Amino acid sequence: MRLPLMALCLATVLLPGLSLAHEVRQVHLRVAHPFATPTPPGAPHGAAYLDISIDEDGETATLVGASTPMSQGVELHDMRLDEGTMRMRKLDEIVIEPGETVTLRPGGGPHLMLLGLTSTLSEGDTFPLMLEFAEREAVEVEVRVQEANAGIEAADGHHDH
Ligand SMILES: [Cu+2]
Repeated sequence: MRLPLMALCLATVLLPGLSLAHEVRQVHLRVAHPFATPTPPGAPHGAAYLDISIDEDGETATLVGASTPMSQGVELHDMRLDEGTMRMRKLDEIVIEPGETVTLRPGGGPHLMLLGLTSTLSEGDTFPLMLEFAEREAVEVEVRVQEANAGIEAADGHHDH
């Protein structure tokens, strides 16, 4: 009689977590084309890019942070032209409204800054990146290291293959 009871307790403890993890993939959120640009050996920082979409019938998502084993920290950044100079500033969050796609790309605008790289980002490498949202469970994506131009083209061509 003791064993089945224990199994039952375990099940009730584990199930809520399992169902939550399941929901993440069912919520109307899509992360596409995650990539990072290669860094020279010894470079302190790197950057990662991706698309985040929310379906029309989904709910607003707020990206509040990210993490990866490749760097000590990840910050949400924005890069803008300010009186002729490109300047980066830290963002507290990136909001994605229903029906909207937020596109992070090299060359300007929002991006994910990998601060304190633990290893060089070499072309062809892949690494995990955890995206943290205010309203939902974190989403893990696999980031591919590609040249900035190859990244955009590969990202765009991804659907055709
Ligand atoms: Cu930055």
